[in-house]
Amino acid sequence: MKSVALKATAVFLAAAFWAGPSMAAESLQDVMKRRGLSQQDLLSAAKTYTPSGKRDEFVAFSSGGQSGQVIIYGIPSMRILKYLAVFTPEPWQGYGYDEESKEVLKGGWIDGKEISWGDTHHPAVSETNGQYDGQFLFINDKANPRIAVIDLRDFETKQIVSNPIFKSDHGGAFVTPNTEYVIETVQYAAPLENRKFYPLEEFNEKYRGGITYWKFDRKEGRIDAAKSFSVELPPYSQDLSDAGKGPSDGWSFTNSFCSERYVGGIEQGRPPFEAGCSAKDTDYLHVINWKKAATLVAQGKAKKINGHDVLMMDTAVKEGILFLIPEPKSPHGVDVTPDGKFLIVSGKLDTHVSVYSFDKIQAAIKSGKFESKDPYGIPVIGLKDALHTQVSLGLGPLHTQFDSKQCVAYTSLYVDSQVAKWNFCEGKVLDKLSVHYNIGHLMTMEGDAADPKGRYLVALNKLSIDRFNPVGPLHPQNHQLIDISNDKMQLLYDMPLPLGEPHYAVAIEASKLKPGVRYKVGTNSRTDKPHPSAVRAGEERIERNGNKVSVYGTLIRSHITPEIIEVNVGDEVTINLTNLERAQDETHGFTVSTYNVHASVEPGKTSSVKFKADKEGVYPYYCTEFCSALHLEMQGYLLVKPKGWKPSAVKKETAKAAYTEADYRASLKKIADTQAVIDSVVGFITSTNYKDFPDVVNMVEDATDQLGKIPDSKAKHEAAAAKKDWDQANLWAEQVYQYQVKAADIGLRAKTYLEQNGAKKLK
Ligand code: CUK
Ligand code: CUA
Repeated sequence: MKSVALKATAVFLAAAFWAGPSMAAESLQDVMKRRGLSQQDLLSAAKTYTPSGKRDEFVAFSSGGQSGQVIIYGIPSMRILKYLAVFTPEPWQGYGYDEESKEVLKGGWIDGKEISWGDTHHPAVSETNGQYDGQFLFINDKANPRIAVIDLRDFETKQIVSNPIFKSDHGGAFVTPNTEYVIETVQYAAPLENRKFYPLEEFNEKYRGGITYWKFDRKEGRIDAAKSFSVELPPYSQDLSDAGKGPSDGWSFTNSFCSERYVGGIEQGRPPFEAGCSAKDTDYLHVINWKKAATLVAQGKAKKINGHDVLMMDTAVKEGILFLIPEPKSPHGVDVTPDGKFLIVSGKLDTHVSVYSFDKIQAAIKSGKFESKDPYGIPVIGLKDALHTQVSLGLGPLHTQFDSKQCVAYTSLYVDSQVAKWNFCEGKVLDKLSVHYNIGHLMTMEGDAADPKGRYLVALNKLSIDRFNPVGPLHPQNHQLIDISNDKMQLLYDMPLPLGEPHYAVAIEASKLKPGVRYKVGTNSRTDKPHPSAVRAGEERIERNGNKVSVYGTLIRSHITPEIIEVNVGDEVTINLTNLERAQDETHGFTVSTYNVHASVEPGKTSSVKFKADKEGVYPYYCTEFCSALHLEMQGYLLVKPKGWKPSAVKKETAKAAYTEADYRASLKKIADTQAVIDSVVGFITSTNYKDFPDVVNMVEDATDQLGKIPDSKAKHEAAAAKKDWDQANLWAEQVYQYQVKAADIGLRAKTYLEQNGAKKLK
């Protein structure tokens, strides 16, 4: 305590010295002048600046692009909150370095092979009645067609499923209005059967696109692969999808490009892909009745391909669940309006966005009014018969998001590097704002839900060229925050995003997220079930079964139990660790030197690391999170004994007495002083309505735990002192002090919390 007080005094003195009497604080005008800031800059700053201790209104989940992760940041502060590990190992979270997360990653292996990265594109928040419910997040991997399930109760990836019939994807993840299904569509057509080769000459016959509807079991929080199905589609490079809502619920929409079915071959003197794939004036929007498709699959009308239910095109056509509509020109993306009445498609090579009317589409289907059939016999609805309106927005329109205001949409213009604000009901442009180079997706708050929240828009720009301090040829991405609460859009802030190329992002009202801060003691966080190898305090043990050694240990400030693990070279070692903490943010990390394992063990969690002790020697293990003043002492030794090693070979040297009675008396004094601090803190806490603050109640429990350990150590130091064994007496007295320090640390934190959160004094 004393040293803390001293340090604080020193800091205070140093600050006083530096500030000096002559240096008056700068005024706002001074700062503006010194930093060259305009009034407009100040206004933008005021709209984004989030003072210390204050939180954001919205939380964004951005794809992490080639990093295979998800990036989470706050809006409007644009502060990064977390890189969430999804498809790629991530050491901080122990992801890919502990056994539980390895199982999750293993779910994403393809053909028995590990895939240790992903190309994430589109995150989607789970929905209830078309509104974000904040329970789950899904994201796709374009490179190795996979979908990941993230539980927003603890922000951990719980499941990765790999697509049984695709070789790439793009149109995922998109959810149906009650998250019945998670949609994933093919990007590049290929044979659906696994490990099947057909030459490109057979492209039209043997290569296929498709759409998968992954069944989501909300209760389990997992995708149910057995109840999922796909619909076979032509080899048209299906692109993005969206699920209908409201009046269009039950239907899904998928745009496409390269319906030319061009197969490239510049090597053979043919024009390249980019020319061959954009030759026609139109491609096809796929319109699918997924509810009826699910019924057909349930009736056994699907064919098994690679063990997975696929509704073939001829069945889909015969049953009237699959239709096409022309869409100009090499389109990218399809977005259903919040009311579910219209679908908006942008043509990358056209200045127009096309607004299709779901009512008109249904009328055409009902009356059997089709303009033609595609080469696979799929009925094609005439563009004019489906169109509500077309609006010329600018060059390279891509993606569309919606405002809380009726009929108002925002579309990114890739080539023009602009955002267009427009009215999709009346078909007119309202405003345009230049953004930095080459915007891809854009995101409004809950802007793809049935009830968008308006307020802010983020432009996800591809290039950041001259925007930030240079960091070499590979530039960060640039997410630009834009205020959309007024008629005119206003650019507020540029944020460099340094982890892969985020394609899409979604933002949710922060109040909808209520993640936990601890697990029930002994939880395997990746299965959400009790961990079979969890133990409680006092149950720690090491078991040997042949050459398999299992350690059942615990972590609590500032102690790893056990402290010594002895194994023989060649043993297979599993170390299971349960974090017994209840205090918020008291994570312990765990690693063993040179064995390439790491676990992040949050309060209540049980994690295990496994390795073969294949080299004799001495390997320290330690806690990797600075968890307390004695974090550095949170350590232990793994002793890997060579073959045939015998303990008798070692001469044991007894340590010399190092402590005196005077030391012991000094320790007792220190203990008494510390106890006085604890008593005053406890006095303060119990004089308030602290029980109204669950976080404080947890801290108090935690501190009480620490204090509860004192009598045992106290009895030991007193017994040793009675025998005048001053070494033992001192060491146990020191242990009492350790428990006190940890209790005092938490107690002071609780006191500060109460003071800052307006606790009331009880009489
Ligand atoms: S895509 Cu990248 S800008 Cu994968 Cu949604 Cu359009
Ligand atoms: Cu536990 Cu550091």
